[in-house]
Amino acid sequence: MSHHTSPSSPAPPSAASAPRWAVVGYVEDVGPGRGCLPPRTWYAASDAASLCLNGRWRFRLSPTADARDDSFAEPGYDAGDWDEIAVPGHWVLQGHGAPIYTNQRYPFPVDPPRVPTENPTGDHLRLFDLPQGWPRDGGAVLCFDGVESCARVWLNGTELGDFKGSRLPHEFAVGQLLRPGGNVLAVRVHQWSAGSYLEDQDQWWLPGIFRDVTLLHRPAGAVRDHFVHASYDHRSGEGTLRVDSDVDGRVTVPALGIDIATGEPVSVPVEPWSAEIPRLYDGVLATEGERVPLRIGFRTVAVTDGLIEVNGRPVLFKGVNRHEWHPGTGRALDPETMREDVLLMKRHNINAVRTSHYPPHPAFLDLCDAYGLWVIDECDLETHGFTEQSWRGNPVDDDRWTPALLDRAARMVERDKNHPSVVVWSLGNEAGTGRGLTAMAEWIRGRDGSRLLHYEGDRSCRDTDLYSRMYADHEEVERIGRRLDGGGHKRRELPFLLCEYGHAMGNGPGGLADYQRLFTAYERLQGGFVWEWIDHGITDDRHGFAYGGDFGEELHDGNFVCDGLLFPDREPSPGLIEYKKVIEPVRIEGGGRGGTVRIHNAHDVADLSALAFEWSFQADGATVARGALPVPQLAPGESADVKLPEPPGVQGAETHWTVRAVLASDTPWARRGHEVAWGQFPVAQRPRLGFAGDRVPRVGHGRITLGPASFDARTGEPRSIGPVDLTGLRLDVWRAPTDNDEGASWQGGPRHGLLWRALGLHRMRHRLDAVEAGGDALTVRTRVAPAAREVGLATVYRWTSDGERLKLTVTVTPEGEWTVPLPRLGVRFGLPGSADRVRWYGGGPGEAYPDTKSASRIGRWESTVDALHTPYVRPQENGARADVRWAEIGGLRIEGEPEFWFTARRWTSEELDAADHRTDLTPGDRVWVNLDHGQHGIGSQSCGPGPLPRYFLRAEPTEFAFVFTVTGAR
Ligand code: IPT
Repeated sequence: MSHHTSPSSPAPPSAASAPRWAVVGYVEDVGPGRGCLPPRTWYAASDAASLCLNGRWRFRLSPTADARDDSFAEPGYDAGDWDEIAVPGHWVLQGHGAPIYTNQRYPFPVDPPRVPTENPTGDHLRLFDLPQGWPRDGGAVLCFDGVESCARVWLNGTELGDFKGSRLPHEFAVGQLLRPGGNVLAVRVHQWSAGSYLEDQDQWWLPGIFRDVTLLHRPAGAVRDHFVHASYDHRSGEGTLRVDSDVDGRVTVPALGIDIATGEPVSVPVEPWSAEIPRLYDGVLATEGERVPLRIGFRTVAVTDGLIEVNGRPVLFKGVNRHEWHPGTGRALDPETMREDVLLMKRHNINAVRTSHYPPHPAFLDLCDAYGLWVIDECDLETHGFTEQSWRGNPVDDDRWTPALLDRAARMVERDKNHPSVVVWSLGNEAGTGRGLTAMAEWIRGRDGSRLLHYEGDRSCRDTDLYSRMYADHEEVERIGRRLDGGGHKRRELPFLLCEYGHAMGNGPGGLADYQRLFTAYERLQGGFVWEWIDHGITDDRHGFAYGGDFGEELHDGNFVCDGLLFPDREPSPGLIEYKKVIEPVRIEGGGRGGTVRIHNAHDVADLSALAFEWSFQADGATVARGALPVPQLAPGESADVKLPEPPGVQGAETHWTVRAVLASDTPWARRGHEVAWGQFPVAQRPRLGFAGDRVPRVGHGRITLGPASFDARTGEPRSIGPVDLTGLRLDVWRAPTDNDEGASWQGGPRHGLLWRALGLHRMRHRLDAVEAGGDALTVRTRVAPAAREVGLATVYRWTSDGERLKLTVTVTPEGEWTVPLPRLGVRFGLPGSADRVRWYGGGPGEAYPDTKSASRIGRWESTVDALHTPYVRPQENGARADVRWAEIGGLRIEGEPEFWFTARRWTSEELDAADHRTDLTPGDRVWVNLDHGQHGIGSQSCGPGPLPRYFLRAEPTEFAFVFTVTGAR
């Protein structure tokens, strides 16, 4: 029998033909949900009983929202054949379905508020007993800290309600439903809902109960909600405290001798809270039913004369955008991971976090209070995918959605209002403009006038206290700094910050130091937040770390999800090391006349008492003397010229002063001796390499010998230097394009990675024009050029020797019209794979490129070949060491004139270029060495400006030289 109905015989009306969505109407309802308690403040623990419901839950996945009835919620339901799942967690990371990564595109048709029929739905079941001694009086609430994206909840067979707002807390009153014996908690979670339209952040779509589930006792007479108002008057040095609560009680702060009633203000002398000196006072709010711990930080945030001030001082944000990420558990973060983030930030001089693009786990903000970080707390709101249709139908400009937007604003503000670290509320990210945003702003201002408002998406700044932009280039930022950027009357008066800049995708970001110079030079520029903190790679055997597309998604945005300063496993990438140096809170500048060093205290608040200063003196990179450097207790913003000791008498060597600022004693975030800042400056210059190449090349048996080297007589290619075999030495201009070389489709300006490939720089051919063994040199003339093009590089290799040593002088003369810069310019050759240890004198210890080399310090360094490689999640050019005077590898010592960029790896640039994941790279039988005279800058064009012109490697007539010596060592 057929179930088909022909158009001519319409099916009779029946229940089965009612619109499907009516069955699960709450999923597509634009409202925030039903049955939840009003939002309130979050706090770690009071003396009220609580029961953590995290752990193993029973789990069953269905393909659609309405595939099953709700009988599973009934007590006595047998879920014996269900799977188990960890809560908190995402089911797609636990073997059920798969994650999807899209940047701004919705992974479903845009037809708000409708969602696809295919709507993975996870039923979660948890049986629990109340612990011994669970109080019989009062009530209880069931608290969900985060569920993506829509949940419906039952306790003991009674439906409590449903909610949306994935990264926001939702509570239900459950006291009357609890049973002393077994309780059944049932939660149905839908991956897609109307709420998904408001949660189009650039990240993985990861459904599940991904934050804690807790049962909290609410004793009779307990606080429902409280609001700590703790301000600081920098003129009087007094803090004013008032704690509002819906239940009368007393507030005590023993260290301040405070004992007041709720609602009553008191002013006393206090130490203020700041990110640099996060002074917290422990207190208690005691009501008849509960004693709630308070951690009070006194501080006042304001825009005064166009500047963001905290406690009367302007602040400079040295920030990062932090998504919550763990490579195994996604956005389900354990407390240790949160702490690690904070420790890593503090250790790298970061002083601010934007919680992109949703309120984080609430415990993260406790850590920010305690360790000291300024926080922009951002609401869980992004409707970015509407750009694909010119913002038509954008929910933030459609009154039907306003209740949901207001609900989100309230849930963030109420939850987080008692954190001193939160100084700015952000309405959301990339949601266009509209009345809904204004409604949110008005509500927030009415509820909490003590913080500033941020939203980047509206250039008129109608709802905000700050002018904020993302990825503006240096030139524009400078114009804004000079107040020449125009804009409406309101915007012109506002302070400026870059809520996103320095796109840390792959190798880079370049240009951070140039931004920092602007931030320092113009008071209106109050800093920025690098995009972003951590790569969202997912641990997986096949790929190492997986990114978009690795799960067979039909739409995805590839490795754009890996754009952090940390690799997914929280190993710092070179970008973080660079950022740490660029934003150091003490500037140490040398070259001062009369043997002085200039110390500038760049803190906003702290003097230098937490730091100890040390000088050291290097001869050819080796430290020959060191000592303590007494530095006066400079106030923030002050500088002093400090006398250095007499330099040790060293002859015939290149010499440097290095001055370091380290922690004078242990802090909660790092040990005594931890380096905070450093400066280095040259004293005596590097002597020129003396070299008199007087040996005459000898030709015979198909070979040419010159000093320690042997060449192929036909090609002029070196085969060996002493006992060391060489392969394929020749000019090299190609690098495996970085994400920043490739650029993003929407970026203006040339995308060099694409232009290089179009020109054919990855397939340069080497034409041999002459091999001339005569006089005191072997000269090899070539022309290096890509097929189909007129451009080329006339390249001459001139080899000379003094008997012991071998010198290569390379002359490059561009021919034709070069309209693009070169990726790199130097020579490359292969060494036997036994080469392993590397020593060098030059920039280190880490990777550096022309616009990412602030953290590269001149010294003597050692590594293995493997450790030189930076394991970007998508492999690309990496690992160069800057300003190298000499390097030793595989039995050779290579000196450069001038200094060079040194790179060595166990695969070729072509293999690196072809690799998509870490696991695609396998060591070959050679170590490939690049000695580069030049490297093109890195920039930030994967989502921002390319390198500044001063970091371009232009094709122009060039000469550079290397001297090779056999060391014998391997
Ligand atoms: C900007 C987004 O705000 C952020 O979430 C992220 O996607 C970032 O870019 C790039 O990684 S939006 C950008 C299109 C300007």
